[in-house]
Amino acid sequence: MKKTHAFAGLVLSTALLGAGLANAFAADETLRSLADKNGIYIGAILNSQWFSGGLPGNYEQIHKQQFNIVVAENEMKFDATEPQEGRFNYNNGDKMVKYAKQNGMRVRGHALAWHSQVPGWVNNYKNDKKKLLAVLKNHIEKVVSHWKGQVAEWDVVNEAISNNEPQWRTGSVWYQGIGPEFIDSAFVWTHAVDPDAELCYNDYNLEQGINPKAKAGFLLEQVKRWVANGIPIHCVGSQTHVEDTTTDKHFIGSPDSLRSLAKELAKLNVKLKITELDIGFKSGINVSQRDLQRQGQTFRQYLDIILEEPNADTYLIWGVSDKWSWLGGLNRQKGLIYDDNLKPKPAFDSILVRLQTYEPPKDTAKKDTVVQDSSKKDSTKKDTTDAIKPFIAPSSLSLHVAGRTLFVTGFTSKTAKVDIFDMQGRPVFSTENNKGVFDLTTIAEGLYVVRVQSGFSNLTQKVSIK
Ligand code: 9MR
Repeated sequence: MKKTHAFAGLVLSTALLGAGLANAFAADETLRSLADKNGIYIGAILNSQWFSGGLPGNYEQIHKQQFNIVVAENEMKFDATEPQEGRFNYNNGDKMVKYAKQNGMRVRGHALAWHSQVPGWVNNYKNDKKKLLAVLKNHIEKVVSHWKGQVAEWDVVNEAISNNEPQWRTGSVWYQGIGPEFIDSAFVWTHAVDPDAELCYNDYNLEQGINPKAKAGFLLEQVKRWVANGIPIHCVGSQTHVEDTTTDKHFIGSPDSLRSLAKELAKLNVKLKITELDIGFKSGINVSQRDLQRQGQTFRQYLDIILEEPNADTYLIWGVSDKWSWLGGLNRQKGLIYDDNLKPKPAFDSILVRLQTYEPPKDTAKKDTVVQDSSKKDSTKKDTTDAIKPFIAPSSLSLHVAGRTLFVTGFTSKTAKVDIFDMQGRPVFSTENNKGVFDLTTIAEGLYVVRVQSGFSNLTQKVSIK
């Protein structure tokens, strides 16, 4: 995947220049087409309900239209793939891999060695180190070879560090039965089976600082050791399940902290990926439109790490719609980018606009190196534009600004909704009417992105307001 300028393909209409119009974005841009342009992966899990056909059709349409990477919520975990000793079940995983292939998406595998979702029979061997090593080795060899060349990256080890005093998670069956060396072994076995796959250590709370008392600080020391010892680790996955800052006084994580981790990992030639992002509010509170806009800003700040740090290439969200999200179990709500009715939230807009407006610094080759490497390994990657073509509605909308008035024509339904964002993707204006004339006197002078939606059509353009 070649990183190109986000504004590539812009249409300049000379007729409208006098009216203050600067640039137009292609009407059919999606998160996915913009992620491709920016040389990054953007994705969401396929929720477990999808595997049993329990989700509405537009869920899947949105999923393949908007994302270029996919991971299974539960279906590639140990209990799903080897529910009984030596009896493997790949059906659901195969279903996802087929879906990804048909739609030109990259596949993430999650997860090989994890203390949770381990079937009961494994615990029978918790006091038998030799047997437990054989169990883990056999599991990894079978699962990784089954999807060799189809799963581009694996979470080889998930959540092996404890939450409190940073140390290993001692309650894990793998830690208890084998010791921390189960981690080194898991990486080596996985690499031996699929030397082309990218191999990650994945964990949560990694956005809470890199000092030695924080989880990411402890992890960094381990990554240094693994790299020095030649353990094949290529990436750290930051799950990034965070809570909206203003509703939790104890919140200590931040995009800046995660960026520091990315920078430290770069020194070790290891990538950072955001693998399970959600930004929830406490359950039970009323979430206002303003709260949702602030949430959008946080989504955008995490995206900036992926756009700006040369060793960061993946932005994966742990769900599509708030309606199907694990967050209730954590006493959180509304942490995703589509609402209960699969309508895009301000967070979606914020991400979209950021991807549209991002301009890479002129002096860096940025993702050329990072993403080219991974796409070489990604046999499922093909022309994504072809894959999403059937879902793109042609737009008849047009807009122009004259003085402080915005004119919209070509409605495909009774009304048009206008959203205006600043160049950081912050929403500054939102209204809907049936006249096509919008008063912009409340907006300060500057460069903005205007998005118009009417029926199934939408149009996004960059405008200068004077
Ligand atoms: O979203 C998953 C949920 O359906 C399962 O019940 C849960 C069981 O452990 O796992 C959830 O996914 C987790 C992921 O595999 C690892 N990081 C935390 C995720 C949210 O709990």
